[in-house]
Amino acid sequence: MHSVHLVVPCYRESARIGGFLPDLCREMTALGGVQVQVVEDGSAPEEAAAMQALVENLRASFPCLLPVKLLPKNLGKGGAVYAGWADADRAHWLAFVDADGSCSAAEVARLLAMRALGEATPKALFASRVKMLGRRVDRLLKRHLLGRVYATLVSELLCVPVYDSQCGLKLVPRAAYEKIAPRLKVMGFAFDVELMVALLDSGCQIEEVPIDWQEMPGGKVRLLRDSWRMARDVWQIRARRAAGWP
Ligand SMILES: Nc1nc2c(ncn2[C@@H]2O[C@H](COP(=O)(O)OP(=O)(O)OP(=O)(O)O)[C@@H](O)[C@H]2O)c(=O)[nH]1
Ligand SMILES: [Mg+2]
Repeated sequence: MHSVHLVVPCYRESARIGGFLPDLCREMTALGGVQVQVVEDGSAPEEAAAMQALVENLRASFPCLLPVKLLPKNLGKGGAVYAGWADADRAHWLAFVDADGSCSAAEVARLLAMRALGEATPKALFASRVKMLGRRVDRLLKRHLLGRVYATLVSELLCVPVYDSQCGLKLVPRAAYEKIAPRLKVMGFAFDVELMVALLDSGCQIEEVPIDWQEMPGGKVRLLRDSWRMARDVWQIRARRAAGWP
């Protein structure tokens, strides 16, 4: 049985994931107990076919890599992560990591290795892009600044003192996720804000883990359009939470 089900949500990623996925599979094989699943989120047919070929090719060398999950239409990053987590079999932990390798495979392994074994109420671990001594975080200034504004909005509106709710590497105890899954409605880029608040409200503790991060070219988050949607989602999460999470 695999202990961790790690999803890589992908929208038009066959060009960027080629460098990262082999490294990830190598690290996860060395770590042990992890199954890796690429979820293809309704990209065009040629893109989906390219991704499928890439994964099938790697599966010959890495038994930890599951077949690609192809979604018939684009659900958004959160939708893809949750669709993958629904296939977790009996894994005790659910995780996701961005496809572009901004967070290296070695950093993924470092965070997954921190999961508490055998604790009665295990914590969720959220990677966090904190610039601090001993860590390396390379991000474009405009993304860093927008990230700080967003984190402040999340902290103030939702009363959660989080530094970085949007980092693309998270690990959640499966039992904690299953308790809150029915209330999760956000499927876009703000899904991890809702996930975070719902976990905290249900009594699951979350630890932010500073990681190394390297900005990669070809990012798909469109700063103005997506930031506006993400801010609107935070507002709606706040309203639903105040109403007792209908
Ligand atoms: N499922 C799904 N995933 C998406 C979508 N858009 C982006 N992603 C995935 O979300 C992850 C993060 O997207 P990126 O394009 O790396 O985002 P970015 O613009 O680089 O932003 P940062 O990485 O946070 O700096 C990647 O794994 C993408 O494939 C989408 O519409 N659906
Ligand atoms: Mg990125």
